[in-house]
Amino acid sequence: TPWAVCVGESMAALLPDVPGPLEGVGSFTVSVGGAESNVACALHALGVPSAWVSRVGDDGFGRRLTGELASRGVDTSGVIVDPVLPTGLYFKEIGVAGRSRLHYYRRGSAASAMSAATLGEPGTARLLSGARLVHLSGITPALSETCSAMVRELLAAPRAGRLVSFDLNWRPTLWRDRDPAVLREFVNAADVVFLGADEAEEAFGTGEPGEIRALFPRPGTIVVKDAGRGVTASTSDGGTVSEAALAVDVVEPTGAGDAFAAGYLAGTLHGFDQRRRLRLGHLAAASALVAHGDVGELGDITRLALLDAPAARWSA
Ligand code: KDG
Repeated sequence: TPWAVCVGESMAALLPDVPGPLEGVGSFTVSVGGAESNVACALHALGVPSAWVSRVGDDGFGRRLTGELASRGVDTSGVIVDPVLPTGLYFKEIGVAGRSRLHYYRRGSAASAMSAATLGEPGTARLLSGARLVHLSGITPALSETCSAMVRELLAAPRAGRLVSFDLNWRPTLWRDRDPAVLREFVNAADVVFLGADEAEEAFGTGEPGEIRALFPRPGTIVVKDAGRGVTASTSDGGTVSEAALAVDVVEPTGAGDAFAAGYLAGTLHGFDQRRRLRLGHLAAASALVAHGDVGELGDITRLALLDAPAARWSA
């Protein structure tokens, strides 16, 4: 049985063959995108058996998503095919300096119909009952009221030794007609929280690790990622550990946060200490930063050996 269950929407990702405004793009390459399924793929590559739970449409994109994730080793037995609603899509627009914008076509998608009832579907209930880790993100509650209720239920369920991780994944365009205040409740209800300093600043008014910890006392660990200063993990006992990021030549940044979360969580499940969890997070993020798609190639588990490199190698 999978150790980790990642719940959330994935979409057909249409990646432009050239950078620049979409009006100038002639063709797109179809790929797979979705924060939580990105985490599931990277976890699997890092030696953590993982499942992805979602809904897809009864369409070519839904089959493509499910097939591609399965071929990457992710358990898709909890994926429900919606007979009516379609699989969501997004188009990526590549701007200057590798900055990308995602244009979503996901309103009313099959995944937006996830609800607390999804958790009781036989395949999903079986996966959840055996999970050591459930991974969620702040994208899901933005999708619909029923998706938000599902996230609330997962965070409220008795843990029985299981961890629930929550990546803020602040997506302001998805919150245009819903109130993001619910994110505060969800962040404070999780065991492990990931947030970018910049997104925390926008969503909660501060990106400073100490101030974020004061806002959210409950989580066992809060990991604040600050592109300029590296990453800081603060634990509920008051401890903090910081680790500078690896210096890489960024090709395309989408998915790096998901890969970081997967690395950190894989380190947690493998019993690493805080510093090695953060290093594995950085290592996984680097593999996504140098890839065009949203998921990096982490297939070579021997890269884990890099974790034993001298500390100097890790300082920026
Ligand atoms: O974190 C990467 C994701 O943003 C991307 O894969 C698409 O899930 C996605 C989203 O909702 O933005």
